[in-house]
Amino acid sequence: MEQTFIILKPSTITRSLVGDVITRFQRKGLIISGIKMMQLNEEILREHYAHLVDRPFFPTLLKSMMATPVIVMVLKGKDVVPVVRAMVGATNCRAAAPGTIRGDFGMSGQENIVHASDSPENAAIEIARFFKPEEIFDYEPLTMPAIYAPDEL
Ligand code: IDP
Ligand code: MG
Repeated sequence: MEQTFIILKPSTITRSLVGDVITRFQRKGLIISGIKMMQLNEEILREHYAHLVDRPFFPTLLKSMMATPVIVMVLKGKDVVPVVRAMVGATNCRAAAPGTIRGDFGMSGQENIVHASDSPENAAIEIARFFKPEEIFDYEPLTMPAIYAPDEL
């Protein structure tokens, strides 16, 4: 089953929204395969946001992502990458649809609550960047037969 990579950004920690965001993923039926708190630094952020380093807002984004520790997660589920991107919503919280995490919890383009991988290929790269193999747990919760039909597992 597929995996995706999530960051609960410093805005989420600062605004005490950690529980609300994690609850949404759990209620959806996604499995938490890994979770930890860490302090991001410039080196890892320059890798993670390599596609944005030349943008004018990058220095502000760096500062924002290092403002507090973050919580990083690996979530597991069928088609989990597009499922989670749909749950997260558009990059700018003001444009994100109501019902999405960004649409319900934020008002900013930068302070937009979560990062979520945008493809299975990038999910694999990001998981390897932020987690050691032994920090990811491949277990099957007893709820699985209630979340998926047999032919979906
Ligand atoms: P995504 O998080 O929806 O995948 P990306 O384009 O990959 O969006 O951008 C990564 C992060 O950079 C965004 O989540 C947001 O925090 C920040 N960001 C993107 N575009 C802007 C902008 O125009 N101004 C300020 N911050 C931005
Ligand atoms: Mg992105």
